[in-house]
Amino acid sequence: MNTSKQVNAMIGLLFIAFLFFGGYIAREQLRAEEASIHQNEELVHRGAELFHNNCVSCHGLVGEGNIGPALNSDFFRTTDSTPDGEAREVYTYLFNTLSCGRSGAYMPLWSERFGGSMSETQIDYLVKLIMQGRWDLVEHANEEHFEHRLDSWEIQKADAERRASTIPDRPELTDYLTSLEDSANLAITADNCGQYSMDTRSKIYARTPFSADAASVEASQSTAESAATEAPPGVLAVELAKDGPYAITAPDTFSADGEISLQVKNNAALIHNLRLLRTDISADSLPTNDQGMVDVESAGEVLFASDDLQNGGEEETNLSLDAGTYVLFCDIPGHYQLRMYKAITIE
Ligand code: HEC
Ligand SMILES: [Cu+2]
Repeated sequence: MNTSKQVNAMIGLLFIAFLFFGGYIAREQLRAEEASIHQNEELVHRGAELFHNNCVSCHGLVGEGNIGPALNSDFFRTTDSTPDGEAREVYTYLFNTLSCGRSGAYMPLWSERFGGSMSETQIDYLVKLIMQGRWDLVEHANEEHFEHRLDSWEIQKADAERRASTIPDRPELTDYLTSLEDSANLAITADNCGQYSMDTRSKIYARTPFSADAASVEASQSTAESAATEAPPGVLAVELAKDGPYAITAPDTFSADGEISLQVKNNAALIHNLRLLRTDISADSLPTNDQGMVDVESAGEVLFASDDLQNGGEEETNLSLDAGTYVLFCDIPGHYQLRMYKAITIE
């Protein structure tokens, strides 16, 4: 063997070794990635089970909202391309909300650290679920639980038939929702652990997580504007939760020649209502009581109070209003603090 052949052989061997190691490293990376995907799936699965057992009654089976606001919102979603800092902010916001509950609202506190029923690890699973939007897993958990309930109902039914006593109601797949009338299950959370900040909330809701969705938000805002300008004279249209979960959309000033037809609509699964208050106090500093509601006695005079409106619920009324300043607000506990108010001037 001459030297150049030896060199060639060496280079060939090195090349093979290189290929081998390169392939090995790539495969290891793939394996690690698969393992972490698998592990994440497992944790989110636990989150879904927890969500099914503790949260669907108020937030809906796919996070669509009920007594509590929708959680399947894009504002809480992050992807691989979300900047780290932003993802951490969303995480902290959700983690603190779950840990501490919301004072002045029906959202319970959950962290064992503050007297709740969940460990921080469990809260972490729930936050992962919400941020990844894996509502399919919650739905799946419900189907499984439903089958179990159906099985035990079959047994009870057979038993009741044998003893000729009344047969219990067959369970329904949708048995999980709580209503505001279920007051036994509902308690306003008193002062929480104080980790909730209004500024963080506004920041989270100012996120534009997916550009395609941002475009559709803009589109819906511009249709809202054109709808407002198209309203026939004398009709004051008030939209609840249209431009944000706690937004009241109405014109800043409204010219009324005598009678006004006030129309209010709730656009969200979360229940809202509308109060029209005659007051000289500015909209953001109305006095509140310990229930997290506006203290209407000392705030001014309520000229209109709607029913509690369900999703899509509408109400209409005729009013004659003097020129002056008014405040529109929602009187569901805690919603005023979430800035569910709007000043309006009647000319
Ligand atoms: C008894 C009803 C109820 C239950 C049960 C409940 N929530 Fe809530 N939740 C609410 C209400 C009401 C709010 C809105 C509070 C407010 O006004 O800010 C809320 C708010 C939230 C928010 C903040 C949403 C936002 O827009 O900022 C998150 C996140 C949340 N809940 C998650 C959960 C999770 C997870 C569970 C289960 C572990 C749960 N909730 C159980 C009623 C409930
Ligand atoms: Cu409200």
